[in-house]
Amino acid sequence: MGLTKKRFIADFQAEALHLFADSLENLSPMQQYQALAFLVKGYYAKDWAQTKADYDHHQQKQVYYFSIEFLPGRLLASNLLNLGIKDTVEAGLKQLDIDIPDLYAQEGDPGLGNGGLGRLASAFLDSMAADGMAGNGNGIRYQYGLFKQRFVDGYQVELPDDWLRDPYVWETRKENRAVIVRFGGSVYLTPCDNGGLEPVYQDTDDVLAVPYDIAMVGHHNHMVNTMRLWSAEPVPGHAHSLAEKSRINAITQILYPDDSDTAGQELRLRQEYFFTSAGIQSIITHYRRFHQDLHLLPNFVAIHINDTHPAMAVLELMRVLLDDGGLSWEEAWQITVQTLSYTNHTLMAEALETWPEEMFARLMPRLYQIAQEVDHRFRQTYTPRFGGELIQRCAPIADGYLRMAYLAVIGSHAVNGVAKIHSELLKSSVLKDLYTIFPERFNNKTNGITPRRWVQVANPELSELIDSAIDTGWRSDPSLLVPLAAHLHDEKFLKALHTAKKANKEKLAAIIFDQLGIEVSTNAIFDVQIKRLHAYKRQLLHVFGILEAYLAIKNGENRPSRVHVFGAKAAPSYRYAKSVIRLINAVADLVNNDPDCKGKLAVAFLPNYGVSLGERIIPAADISEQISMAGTEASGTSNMKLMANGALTLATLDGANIEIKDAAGEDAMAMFGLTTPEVAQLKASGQYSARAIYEADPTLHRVVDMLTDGTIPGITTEGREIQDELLVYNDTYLVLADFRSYVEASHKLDALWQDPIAWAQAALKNIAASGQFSADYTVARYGRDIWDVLPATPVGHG
Ligand code: 26M
Repeated sequence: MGLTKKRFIADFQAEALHLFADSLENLSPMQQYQALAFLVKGYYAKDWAQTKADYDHHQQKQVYYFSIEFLPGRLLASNLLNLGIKDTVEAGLKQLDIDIPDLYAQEGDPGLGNGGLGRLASAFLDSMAADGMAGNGNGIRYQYGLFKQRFVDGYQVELPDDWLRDPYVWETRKENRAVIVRFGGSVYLTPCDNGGLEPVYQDTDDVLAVPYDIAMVGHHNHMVNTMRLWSAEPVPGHAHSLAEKSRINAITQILYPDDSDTAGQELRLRQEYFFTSAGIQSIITHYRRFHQDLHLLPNFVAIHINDTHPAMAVLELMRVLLDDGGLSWEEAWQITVQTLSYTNHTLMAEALETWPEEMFARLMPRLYQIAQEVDHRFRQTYTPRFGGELIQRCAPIADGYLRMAYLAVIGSHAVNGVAKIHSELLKSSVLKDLYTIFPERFNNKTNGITPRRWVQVANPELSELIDSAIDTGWRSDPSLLVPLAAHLHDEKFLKALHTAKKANKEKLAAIIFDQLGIEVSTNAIFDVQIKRLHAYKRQLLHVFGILEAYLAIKNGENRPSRVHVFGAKAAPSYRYAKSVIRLINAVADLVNNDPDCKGKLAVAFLPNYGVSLGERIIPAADISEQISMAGTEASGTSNMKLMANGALTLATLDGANIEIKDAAGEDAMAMFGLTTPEVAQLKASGQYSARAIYEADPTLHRVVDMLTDGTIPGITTEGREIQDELLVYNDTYLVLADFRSYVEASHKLDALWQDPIAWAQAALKNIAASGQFSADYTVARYGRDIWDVLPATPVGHG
């Protein structure tokens, strides 16, 4: 976009006048932000309309990414970057004497997701636009996003996230594209003209699904895709009681805050059907504007199911093809399977979604009929070859429940895990039986991140340093970071890398002081763990590492100084996770107030971790804690973001950590702990005794005792609960088993820190190898292997 600074300033002033009938300098920062955002929306409006027109004109195959969560982050800076006008605009803002960070900070951060799964969905939309693929998001416009987290006396307190209180500039309500979603009622089949049967719906509860579209601006390619989020409203003209209206509004009111447990709530099931049905209906309506023949649907449409939450897309697409399209079962099934694909994001058994038949049948009676037919035909078709036992284990309906992961695999032509090891484990554990039946459907797609947001936007210091060393081509093609490794022995560059990191640590230190009143030294190692709080992610192991260091310091030992930075939300009903939050805050109080620890050890638990806070923490990290029990973390993505910003990974051989190790080299990180087969073997042997390990390791003994002996103030009940999980319930996630090896790996990093050049070299190896984890390459592989669409914009070498 050829924008001059002068032109931008004139445009900005005109927009301010237009919106607020006032001149820029009289506006509040929020008003200035809104004027700028509206202006930027105007800058890409033509490209947005043209992209849609081009897609229609060329009948380019469309990808629809169905996800119950999206975490786009703030969009102003990333839109400016993608439009290629960020530098010009910032120069203009500077000339206008506007505080740029403060202006960016006015924007709300839509928290329409819980964590990794939602953020991945948004990264994929960003990358599809960058790759010039016709990618569309389909999701829910929650009125309230994930709760805002505060700490009161060290306890997590949840506050509502009323993110739509200030008007959200980037969305456009599309009333003309609304569709009706039908719940409940009853269905019966009646003979129709063509001799077949046709369903008649009676007494349904109808809900209007109104789409709000948000532009996904492509990077330097004039392409603008759409994320479509649906909002539930009463159907105009229907007579609704007040109670009915509020039941309808409830559908899109709140995001469920659990990220690893099935809530099993009826409202959650309504949410799933609501956005899935609205999405399928609008896809078919659009398709039918150009095509009569539904058989060709898979040539023009790919629908991706992000985890099982939209898995009933299998049934809803069948419904539309059968009931509205008049196709036979066999025709409809073939089209459905060819159109759909599915990603699994977790191996945790408790997270595999199931729904009681009774509830499902009551809310979606027609879908339930179709599900029964799918189940029936699946059993009929495959029992002769695979036997009744295997089929019973993996059929879509059994024991009174619909099993959504099995339904998704059976109704899709492709199913993938999100890191190499995870995809392998799917085949050998939770989806083993379906792998036996459909081996050709299974594939791996290792996750990715968007370095545009996590490096270019979040870390301009590092970005400019990279520009000074290698060609700027890495900004569109991160695989071109590899030549950075030529500077491994360039001391000047290594020192500059240290200086850039230091600048980011200064900024984070200011946030830590502002939020928590803690003064931290930026000479210390910034040791970061940022992710949802969950037992399997083992924040507790990190805490034990801190306590080990605390005891060493109290013992007069000299260690490189560390600041431990945590960011983590706990599901409000997850008792153990909340206890660990209380523990981290209590350990922070202990350590931060102990004069012996001053300048040596500090703990900063920043509240309300999310995309925006991540953009502040990640550039400042020296160590990336990726310490889940092997075999539990499907992939992880903070590991990739931190690596790209030059943090050294302290990790188990789990998820994508393994691929990070292969890319950066084992000497550029610190691996520890039991491997997945070792974990499996230890658990299967029945020989694991947490208590035996506790008795055998004096330091560990002391650390575990600290939970209950009063050393850590204020955690009587929480400390007891956590200790019981370890010693009474025998330590489900093998924290004690991995403790010694974790501490040793951590000491290895301490030793490396003593040699700043060696540390910088390891950081550089990470940065240079991080390009392969760009989501631009990940979605290109989805396009090639699963969706059958090719990037229109070259995506380089990843
Ligand atoms: C379930 C029931 C009720 C309410 C919410 C849920 C639910 C929500 C999100 C369950 C799981 C959810 O997400 C799981 C998730 O985020 N998985 C992570 O996905 C990332 C992207 O693939 C991986 O990197 C992480 O390893 C994986 O834990």
